[in-house]
Amino acid sequence: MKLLRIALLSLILITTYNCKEAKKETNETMDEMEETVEEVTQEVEMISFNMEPKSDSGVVGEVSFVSENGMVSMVGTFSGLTPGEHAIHIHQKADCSAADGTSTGGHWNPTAEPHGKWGQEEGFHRGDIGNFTADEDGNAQIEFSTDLWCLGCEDENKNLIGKAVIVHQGVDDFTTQPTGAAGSRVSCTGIIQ
Ligand SMILES: [Cu+2]
Repeated sequence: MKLLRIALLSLILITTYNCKEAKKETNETMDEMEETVEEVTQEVEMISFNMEPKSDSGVVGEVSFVSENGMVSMVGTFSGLTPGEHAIHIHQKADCSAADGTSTGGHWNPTAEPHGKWGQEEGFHRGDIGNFTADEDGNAQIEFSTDLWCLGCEDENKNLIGKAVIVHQGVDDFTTQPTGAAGSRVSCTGIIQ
């Protein structure tokens, strides 16, 4: 799959380049080419970010989002964590400027539902990714995918762009409102296109 993604991304670049070259020619050709570019970019889009440590934690990492066929897949890799479980959420604002990460606001909850476990009947925040486990060395990987997110689409109940990823020191209890009592914010990135 990775190879295919790379191939498609290359195609986008090549097509865009060709469009620039052809700009001096007819507008008709240009329109046709723009349509082609749009079709390809809708199929696969990938953005990735470095996580920055917050609350004097030293927790770093990388998180990437791939949008493909109506699904968004997230892959996160972290190090510098304390061993054991940690919460990870999407928060409201792509602003990691505060030393404790609170500049990102609360959980991203565009549908105004209670905080909880992803997919539960009583409702859940669209940023309620949940918990993951760091090994004895403080390293962790998490994969998550859903059709309730998009990258830059019109639907603000789905659009991740402009939001933030937050990793917490503590565990999400899926019960405490509206935070899950997950403790301090130890790593942060804005999701910016
Ligand atoms: Cu959070």
